[in-house]
Amino acid sequence: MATKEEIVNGFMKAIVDGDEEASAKWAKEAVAAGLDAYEMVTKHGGDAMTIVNQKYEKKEYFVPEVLCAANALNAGVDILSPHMKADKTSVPATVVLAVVEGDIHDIGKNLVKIMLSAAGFRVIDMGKDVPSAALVEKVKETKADVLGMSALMSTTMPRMKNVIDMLKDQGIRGKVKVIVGGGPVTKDWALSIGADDRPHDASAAVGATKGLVEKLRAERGETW
Ligand code: B1M
Repeated sequence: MATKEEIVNGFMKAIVDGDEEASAKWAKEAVAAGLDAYEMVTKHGGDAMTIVNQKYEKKEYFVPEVLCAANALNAGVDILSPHMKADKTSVPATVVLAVVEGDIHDIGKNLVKIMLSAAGFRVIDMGKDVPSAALVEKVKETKADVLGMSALMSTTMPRMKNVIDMLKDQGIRGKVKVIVGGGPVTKDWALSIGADDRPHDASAAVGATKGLVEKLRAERGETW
């Protein structure tokens, strides 16, 4: 049996090399060895993507190599995600989740979905590159308790404000809590555009969602 160090290094190398088969193999080894599935993806998978990003910035890698690395990380996520555990919520609620319009970076959003679903929330995943109006419509149609938006680019972040402004214009901002996240999204900026919270990762998104749903229920005068 491989050691933890060998598994982590093998998994990271597979991602950096864009090798889906090797990533899946090391993910299976991690499960067999009882390693923490969430840590494998968010810490070690995240560190591997940081190395990929450095190579992209140094022009050693171009978009195709980055895409292969993302696919390799996803191959590992497929194996590891059933083993990710989140504390079950006692406040079931509906969350509409999406990557904003113009942005196709969906790995982080997919992790948020996995963790919220594992915690017992009903997650309606609208995918990536989702037009603002479609998001607002889905919130109305499903009477969502929480709207979660992800953006990985400084150029697409402003869409989050767009959506929040549309919720205000349509008089429904008070009916839904909004969380936002993704690399360039800071807490200060999130609050400045009128979001309720900016969890820094997928696990933090679970705690933030629980807290906000409890707050929403209290505002509505509902008891649990
Ligand atoms: Co691109 N990309 N990319 N990319 N990419 C970045 C984001 C970039 C920072 C790289 C760089 O230049 N150094 C840069 C953006 C710069 C900017 O801000 N303006 C960039 C660029 C420029 C581009 C293109 C324009 C490149 C081009 O075509 N010339 C293009 C744009 C496409 C588009 O969206 N329209 C592009 C394309 C791609 C790929 C398709 C090749 C691929 C995405 C594949 C996919 O997602 N299916 C890709 C990738 C993989 C990256 C990097 C290398 C890695 C992103 C990632 O998956 N990280 C990225 C550099 C970087 O971030 N270091 C980069 C791992 C993931 C687990 O982390 O998504 O941050 P993350 O999610 C975390 C937290 O942020 C948080 O929790 C997650 C788990 O901990 N979180 C939330 C995320 N969403 C949340 C929501 C929440 C709560 C928490 O609540 C709702």
